[in-house]
Amino acid sequence: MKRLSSSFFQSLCRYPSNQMLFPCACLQGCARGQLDMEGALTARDRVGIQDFVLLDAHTSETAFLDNLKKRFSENLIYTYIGTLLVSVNPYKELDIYSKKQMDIYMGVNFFELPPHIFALADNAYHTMLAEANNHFILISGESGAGKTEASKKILQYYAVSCPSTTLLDNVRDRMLLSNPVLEAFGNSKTLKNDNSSRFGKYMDIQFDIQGDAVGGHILGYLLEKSRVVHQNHGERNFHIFYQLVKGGEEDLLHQLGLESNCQHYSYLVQGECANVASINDKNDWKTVRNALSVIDFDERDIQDLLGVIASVLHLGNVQFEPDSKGYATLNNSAELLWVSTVSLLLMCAFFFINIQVLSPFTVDHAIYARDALAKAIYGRTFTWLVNKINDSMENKDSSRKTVIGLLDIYGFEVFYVNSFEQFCINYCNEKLQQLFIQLTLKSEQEEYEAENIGWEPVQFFNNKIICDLVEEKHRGIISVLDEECLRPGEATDLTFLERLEEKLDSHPHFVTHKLADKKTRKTLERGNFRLLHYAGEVTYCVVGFLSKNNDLLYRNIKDVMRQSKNTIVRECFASKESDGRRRPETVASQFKSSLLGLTDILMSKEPWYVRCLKSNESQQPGQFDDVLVRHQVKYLGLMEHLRVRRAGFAYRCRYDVFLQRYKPLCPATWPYWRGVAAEGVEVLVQHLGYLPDEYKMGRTKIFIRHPRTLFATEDAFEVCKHDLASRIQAQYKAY
Ligand code: AD9
Ligand code: MG
Repeated sequence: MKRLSSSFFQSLCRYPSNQMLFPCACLQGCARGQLDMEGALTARDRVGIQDFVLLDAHTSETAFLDNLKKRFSENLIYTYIGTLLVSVNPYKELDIYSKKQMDIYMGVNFFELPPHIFALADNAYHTMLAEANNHFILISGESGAGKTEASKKILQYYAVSCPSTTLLDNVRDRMLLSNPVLEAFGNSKTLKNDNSSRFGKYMDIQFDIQGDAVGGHILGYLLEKSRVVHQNHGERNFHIFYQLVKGGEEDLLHQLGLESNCQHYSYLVQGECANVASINDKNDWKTVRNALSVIDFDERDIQDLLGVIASVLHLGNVQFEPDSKGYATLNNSAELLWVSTVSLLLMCAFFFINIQVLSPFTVDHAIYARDALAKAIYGRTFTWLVNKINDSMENKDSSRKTVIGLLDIYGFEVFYVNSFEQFCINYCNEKLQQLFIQLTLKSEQEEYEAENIGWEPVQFFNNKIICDLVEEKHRGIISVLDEECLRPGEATDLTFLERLEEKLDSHPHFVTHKLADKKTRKTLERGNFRLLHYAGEVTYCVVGFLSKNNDLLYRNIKDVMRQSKNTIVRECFASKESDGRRRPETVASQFKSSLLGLTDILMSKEPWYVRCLKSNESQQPGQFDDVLVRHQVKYLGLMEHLRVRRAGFAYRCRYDVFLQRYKPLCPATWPYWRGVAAEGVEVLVQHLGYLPDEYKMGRTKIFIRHPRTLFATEDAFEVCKHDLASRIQAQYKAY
């Protein structure tokens, strides 16, 4: 099979923002690819088509789905739309990720082999090297669609396939092993996914000039820490708690004062599903324990870290009872003693004892303070963990590096009851969808306009209106929420809802019981608001919005934590944030700023996309739910993306660059073209016999509709190249 490995050619063959758009090495080559890799040509009917761009010109949504389904039933879970990779979660192990498979994809051009996550990873990597610039891979899809798995496969590919030295092996091991550790602390079983990411993760993989993976850096986004103290039915707390309790060695548990029974801990039993068939907590514990040692955690760190986990569990068992005046009294000081012994939060124990004497709390108040403390300790420890992992992956060498960023963030989710956490997660998904639209559909069509290329615009739903609804200053939901948070004592979750109703009464994507028409009102309870997201409707219950957004900790608790003997706890509470002079930023505002920061990071890099689809709701192997998949195809804008790709031009290139490369193919342009580059290109393509429909001349670039045209040109160039050397030699002699 033909190899198109010239880096120049690779960089030439791409758009926009450096994406290759060839559906195949040539149209014939594509058929060959299909033949070679997937059996006889007639197998096309059986296995579908590997690039949607090659489906019939007027592909319907049904034909699109048929193709996906056909491939899915043959375990072909990947399909391209140009360079965008669509992945359908098979919910079963496929033998397509072995080292052998990696070798097959290494250094091979995009469309020469069947679609694969390795092909995308490899092409991003080689393009980065050829162009010496930064790239990112945006992996999106709803909860359970396969984003985290995809990001792990990509990381594995880089770790295994890049050049290696012993020194670098250390860095690579750490990068790989950061995954099980972060998943243990940041993932959990939800109703949507047994291993659901409850934090957002952006990881830069740094490469040196030779292409060695030499370092990494992770940015973590908003951990759903409310899960530490509360889980809905059918859901669990973060995996690490179950791993430690079930898998921890006897001595260790004894030292931490823990029972090896999850039922003993109130923070672990609310969801009533401590055991999950697809999860082996005991084995996972071993993996995590081993990983911690490899990632530079010394025994003291590990002891402190597990001390934090254990003390959170003990804290959860601290109970209060009302005394004769209705104030909280401790009813189980043994647990507090463990909190103090295990994580050396002696002062914490005193604090809880003191509150009874100094400023009596109601039982509800005391429980709130306890849970706030548990969430704060866990949340801050998670941040500490990310920092610690970053230290271990840091490359201190100051030589030039380029990066590939991997974005794996919590997917869009809708539960029976949705709260502040879903609001943040779904807002984040709106932002990513907006970024995708800006980088693909919008910019693509804007370029045609800017270049004066005749173009039938493709209509698509732009979700900017929903992003604005959430984040706009003064009027957006976050602003209104923050304003309410500034009125302690007066504002409640319900006044927040009333404010929203005042400000957003005619917004097409915002509905409440009061604002709804008669029919919708029946489906909406008072105390809820509904957002019409790009991915569907979600009804949010306002209860808890204010307190979760404020995320306040009693100041005294922070002071106490700073004196803890547990190094992690001390470090986590070390900042002077509680000096009371400046109000800390609210959770939603912080999240909004961090997402803006993320958008800036991504916008400065060249994009690659993986769109993950969930095949069924029940996480069953091999099941393809047509309705569910169709819905995702719709809201992810895959049809629009295909239409833009197909109706557009597969390739574009600045006139001067195009002319410089191909001028040897035409006597009139070789060795020099002394006129305007655009005219030279016109002469050149006329000479090559381009048909009028095959290309368009823009203001600054030539646009070529089909890849086959360029491949034919490139083939001619390959032939000519051999001849070129002798021609140049001859010319040199003549001078
Ligand atoms: V969430 O937004 O974090 O809740 P993800 O990350 O999109 O979600 P995840 O990658 O965790 O989903 O995939 C869910 C489950 O699907 C995994 O635990 C696997 O059991 C299964 N999965 C996903 N991708 C693959 C795959 N390529 N091959 C086999 C897969 N199984
Ligand atoms: Mg995930």
